[in-house]
Amino acid sequence: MNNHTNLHTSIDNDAIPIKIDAVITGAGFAGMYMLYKLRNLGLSACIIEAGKNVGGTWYWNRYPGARCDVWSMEYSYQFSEELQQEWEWTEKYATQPEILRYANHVADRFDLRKDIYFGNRVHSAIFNDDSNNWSIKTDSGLEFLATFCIMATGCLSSVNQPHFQGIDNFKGEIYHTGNWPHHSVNLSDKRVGVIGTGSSAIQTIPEIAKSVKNLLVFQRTANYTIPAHNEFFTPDFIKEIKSDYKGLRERGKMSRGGTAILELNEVNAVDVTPEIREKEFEKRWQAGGVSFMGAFQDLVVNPDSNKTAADFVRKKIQQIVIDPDIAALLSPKNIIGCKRLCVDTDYYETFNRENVKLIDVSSDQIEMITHDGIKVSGNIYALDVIIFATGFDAMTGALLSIDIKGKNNRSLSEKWINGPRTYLGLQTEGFPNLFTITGPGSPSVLSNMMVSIEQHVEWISDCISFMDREGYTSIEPEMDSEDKWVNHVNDIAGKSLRSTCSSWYVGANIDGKPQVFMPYIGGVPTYREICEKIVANQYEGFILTK
Ligand code: N01
Repeated sequence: MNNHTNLHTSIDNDAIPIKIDAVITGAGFAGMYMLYKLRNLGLSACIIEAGKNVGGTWYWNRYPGARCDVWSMEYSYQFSEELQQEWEWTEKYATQPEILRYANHVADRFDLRKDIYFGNRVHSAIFNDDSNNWSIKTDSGLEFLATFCIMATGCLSSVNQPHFQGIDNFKGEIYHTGNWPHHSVNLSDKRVGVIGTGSSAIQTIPEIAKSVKNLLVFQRTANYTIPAHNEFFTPDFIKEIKSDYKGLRERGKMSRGGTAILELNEVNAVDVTPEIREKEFEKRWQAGGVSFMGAFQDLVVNPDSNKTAADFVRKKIQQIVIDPDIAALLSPKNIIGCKRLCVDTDYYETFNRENVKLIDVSSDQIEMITHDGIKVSGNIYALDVIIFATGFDAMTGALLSIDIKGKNNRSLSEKWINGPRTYLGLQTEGFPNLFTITGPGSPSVLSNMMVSIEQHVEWISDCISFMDREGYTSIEPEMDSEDKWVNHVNDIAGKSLRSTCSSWYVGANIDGKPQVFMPYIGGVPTYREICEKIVANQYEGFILTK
């Protein structure tokens, strides 16, 4: 495989800088599979990972109650039939520890660790115009010279830590769900405050409420959540899935969200009677999880249809929560599915507990953090522990925290000053041989991430293999194709209600971030088809150089 071009470099670990074909940043599911694929092509490649172990988001988000809300038998790799046959998922929605065990199993099974530099954070990636390669440096002083620079940095990995005045004076403990400590955290009999009511908070609140003395939930925006109805798998069920795992995966790839269980009912909510609507919503509520939004095909495009689903959930909240004032506060007012729909176990029920209190910070926002606790409208809520469940600088945060400079020393942050610009979410013009796995402009966070990760990794490795065969040394998008893709991504997002609220999808949760709907909303099968067509047309829209 090494005879064709000058793409290949044999790695010399003692040299400084280390010369290598490809440097991958991040040892989550994207980075691990990328390393596996590049190795199989015969390339020298390594991963640089800030954490001390593999797992990416599942390494950092180890808060109590953390689990995935995509069905475990689909939130896993499908590239190896042996792997999927040998691994045994125990629950419908796997817990964080189980997913992390799986990530470790994959790393060991494919002997990936020997090429991972753990505990090293990439701080810069600079393209050398003269030598057509990337100089990649870490905060610990490692330096690499690589032909390919591949970012597997994750979409939700750079935490959003609001800078409340007085935070340094707080006498108790402070944690962030997205960067939870690796040592055990004892919350029992403590007074705990949780800031935020997104997916992370909605998972952790019911769990920690069981052991803490008091739990105060500081809610700025009420969120919609659907019960998970999680369950353990029976041996017979696992056997049945494994007898046609391939079939399940194929159906997943053919579905908009990359998951076979998310069945879309191709009927409009406004075209059926209230009784039929109610029946369908109830069926979905009882089945549990995000497939609730598949109840009718027009829920995210027609505000009237959307309201029928929102009303249904609001009614459920009123039925579950005993105190009508708390039920009213917990009832979201915005479009359902505009912010990411949450999935829970006993979230609304938790507000019936005596030790749990909801603090509304929608109009009177958190003023400051004091020595003793959190101050809102002049009242100080005394606390021993504050948990920030305040989310992430999504999709661009991790990329822009690295000093990335492309041709002519132009920085990525300068190029993306008005929002991310990519072709297919895979590459950006002016940054040759730089790839972003599940980057902005691809389905990524709107899909089962495992499906989208595998599709991108395979696309990138096929591309590198093609370059190798044909003698190309460099690839980057044409400006025109990038412009057209950015416009297309914006146009179709504009047709969906999902682009209409202040969510992290549009960067609204981060002060000063340009507000652009970042993921590609056209669905997994359409996106895959576009990518395949571009390849069939000899990488149409890309500039390939020898
Ligand atoms: O973060 P979020 P998350 N004062 O951004 C509030 C994935 N995920 O970590 O809405 C007070 O959703 C903020 O309030 P508001 C999933 O894709 C998946 O929970 O901005 N409050 C909001 O309530 C998810 O969508 C899984 O008004 C402040 C909360 O903090 C994504 O990660 C599990 C505030 C942040 O919610 C992010 O979820 C967990 C302030 N200054 C996460 N600043 C599963 O697979 C922010 N907030 C199940």
